[in-house]
Amino acid sequence: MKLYYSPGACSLSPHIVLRESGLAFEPVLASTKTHKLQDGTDYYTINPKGYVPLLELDNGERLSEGPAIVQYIADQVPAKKLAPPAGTMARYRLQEWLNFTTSEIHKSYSPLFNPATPEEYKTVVKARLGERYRWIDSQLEGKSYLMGSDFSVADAYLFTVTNWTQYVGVDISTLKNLGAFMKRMAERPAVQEAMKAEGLLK
Ligand SMILES: N[C@@H](CCC(=O)N[C@@H](CS)C(=O)NCC(=O)O)C(=O)O
Repeated sequence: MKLYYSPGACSLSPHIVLRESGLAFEPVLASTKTHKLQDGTDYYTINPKGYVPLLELDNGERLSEGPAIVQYIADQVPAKKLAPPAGTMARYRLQEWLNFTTSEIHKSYSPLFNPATPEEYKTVVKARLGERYRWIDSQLEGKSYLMGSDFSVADAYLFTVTNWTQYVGVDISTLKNLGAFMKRMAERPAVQEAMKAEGLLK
């Protein structure tokens, strides 16, 4: 398989999950700034949506959308328990977290990274993100991970997007459960490997 990624972008989530899975894959750098691969290939010819992540399967089929990609990877290695079995209530809970993260957290960051966004709107978005993170913090009370005591693919996604707080000035320093979660995640070997491979850690 090939994972098209850009350093530190939301593609870090499936990158972490691939390393957790132990599956063989090739990371392919697709810059979100230039939309070109390192050999000059126009990334739009690979993913017409232009964004990462994109997973290319061994049969050449391409899968986009982070929440779908991480569930696909988890389902290739059921013994690793990266996601609950399909059709169970626990799986819907996982999808509830993935959807919340993608629509309420991930996409709130886009205007904060956009230099054209008026400062007033950034303030509104940061306040909303703060509310969302306070709710997540309450949900993490007494839990190591979003789904309870065990890591799941939803944790890789939440970790990836919450790592952006430092770049856009969203203050989560008072949220103790979330802080402990971020630290716990940062200590996982697969997270460190993925971050090193993307040049985010020495
Ligand atoms: N709906 C997509 C969104 C992916 C996305 O926003 N990717 C960003 C990086 S975090 C990107 O590649 N932006 C560059 C672009 O849209 O051209 C998903 O959840 O996978």
